[in-house]
Order: sequence, then C-alpha cells, then structure tokens
Amino acid sequence: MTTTRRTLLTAAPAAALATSAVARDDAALAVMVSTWDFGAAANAAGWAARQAGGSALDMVEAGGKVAELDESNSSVGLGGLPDRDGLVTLDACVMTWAGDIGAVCALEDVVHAVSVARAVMEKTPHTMLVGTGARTFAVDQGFPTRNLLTPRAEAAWREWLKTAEYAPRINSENSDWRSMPGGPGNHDTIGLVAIDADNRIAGACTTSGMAFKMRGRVGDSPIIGAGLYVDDEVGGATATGVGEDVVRVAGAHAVVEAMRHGMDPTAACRSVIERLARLRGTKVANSQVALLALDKQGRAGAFALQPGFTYAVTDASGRTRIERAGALFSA
Ligand code: SD4
Repeated sequence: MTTTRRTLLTAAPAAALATSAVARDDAALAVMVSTWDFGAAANAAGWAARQAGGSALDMVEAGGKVAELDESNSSVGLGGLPDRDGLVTLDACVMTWAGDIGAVCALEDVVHAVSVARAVMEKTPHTMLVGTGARTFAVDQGFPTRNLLTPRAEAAWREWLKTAEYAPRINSENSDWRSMPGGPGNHDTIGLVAIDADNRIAGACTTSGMAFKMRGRVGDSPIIGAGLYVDDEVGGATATGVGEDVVRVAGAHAVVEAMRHGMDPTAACRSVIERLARLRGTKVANSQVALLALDKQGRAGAFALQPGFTYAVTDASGRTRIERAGALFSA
C-alpha cells in the first residue's frame, strides 16, 4: 500500500493513543532516564518539572542544569575539568518530539550550556553555534557569565600538566575524584531522555567533554545522532564515554533505529555496542562507551563496552532507581 499524506495523518493518532495508554496505566514504567549515579538528582529536578506541568524538554533541561551546577561532578558545567590550555569548554544539545534541535560546542564562561542549546533551537534559524559565536549569542540572550574553572579543577589541571599523559579512564564518572590526588576523573557527561504527561519525548546531553582534551576538540555530546537522538514514534537514546567512538557509529541514532525495528532498549543498546566492537576490535578494548535508551512504551535499558556504567530511572510514580548496565567485556 502506498502511504499518502492522508493515511499518514489518520494512522499517527492511533499509534500515539496506543503507547500513551500503556505508559499511563503502569507506574513502574519509566518516564525519565539519565546517565550515571548523579542522574538521580537530575531526574528529581526533571520529575518536579513534570509535576509542575512542564514539557519533556523542560524536564531534561531542568535535569541537565542540576548537573551543570554540581561542582563535585568533574566534567559537566561548573567544576568541569579544563582542556590542555586550562580552559573549561562546554558542549550540549537538546532534541524534542517535533524534531526541533539545538546545540552548542566549546562554549566558555556560561554554566547552563543546555539552556543555551535550547535558546539556539528556539531563538535562531540555526541548530548549532560554536566557540566565541556561541558565547556571544548566550551573552546577548542574557545568560550570565562566570569563571567555570573551580580551584579544585585548576589544581587537578596543574597536577596533570606535570606528566601531561592523556588517556581516558574507564567509568571515571562514578569515581570520587577528590580521593585520588593527581588522578581525577577525566570524562563525564549527563545524557537525559524524558517523556512528559502528554506522552511527548525529549532529550538533552551536556558535558565539558574529555578532561585535558585538545583545544577545540568536540566529542559526541552536542552532535545530534551521536550523543543524543529522540523520535516521538519510537523512543530516545543518549551516550556517554569516549565521544570519538560514539560518533563512529552515530550511537544514539543507531539505538533509536534498532528500537524502531523492534528491539527493546537493552537489546538495541547492545546491538550498537557490538557493532562498535566489531568495527574497532582491540582499539576499544580499553575504552568505555555506554548507551542508554528509553522507548515510548516506558521501557528503559542500557549497555556498555565495559562494566560499571550506571543510570538513573524514574518511573511514572516519581520513584527513582539506579540500574547497572550489562557490558560486552568483563572487568
Ligand atoms: C565526550 N562523551 O566529550 C563525552 C564524554 C563523556 O562521560 O561522555 N563522558 O566525549
């Protein structure tokens, strides 16, 4: 049968009704997921936004902002570890149920990169602004500027300069970097996907990227399709870990497409991790890539190259649990 505009228009509401009926009936079904243990605090803010009548976009933005303001998180927003030149540069993106997207790369001096990404989406004809252009836009929009390099992050950078060795460390996101002199976590990102009370999906991803990266380096996090992708018919996915490897397989988009073809979120994430391992072989043996997904039926799932990836899941009654993802390699 050929699909006409008319058949599309009549088919879509039926599909939407079917998924929303499932999601509303069962409080155990997920309405928000985010990466790592620190995702729990982000989900609490997202849940509050939902309860206040906020959209899925409001939910993920609220969650991302919590992580951006959390100084103990060594690489999202304030307190993020700098690049090799000692500058904190932020990457972020947002995507909505309607396919609206916005992103910033290498944004300096403005803590809420996720909100600037949203402003790019809502206030410009473009989808991505980078570097000084992103900063100028943010200032013009009234975002306050501040020094994002905290004394602790600066001390870690000065310590790092003594050896200047560069190698991403697996699962640094869940480490307590304060207890490791000279060995701070060198990457962590928050990726979030949420479904609102109107059963619409949105996602966000925000990071300062790899610690001690080269100046100008951009990873996967602000790249729609790599660090984040959502599709209102299917679900959404986000990524964390070594951005260079996530980009190679267009990670988040690949997960959403796998779900579109019938896989549940965990199987979809696993299929993309396996594909990356087939593609790169021993080159990814010591790096971490983790994928996290939420489908429109309220099922959450994740899978990673290495053990240790955790994620926060909030259900339709507002309860949050931390889950541990399966992994391709053993510890
Ligand atoms: C990046 N994917 O810039 C980010 C880093 C990250 O958890 O996710 N860390 O490559």
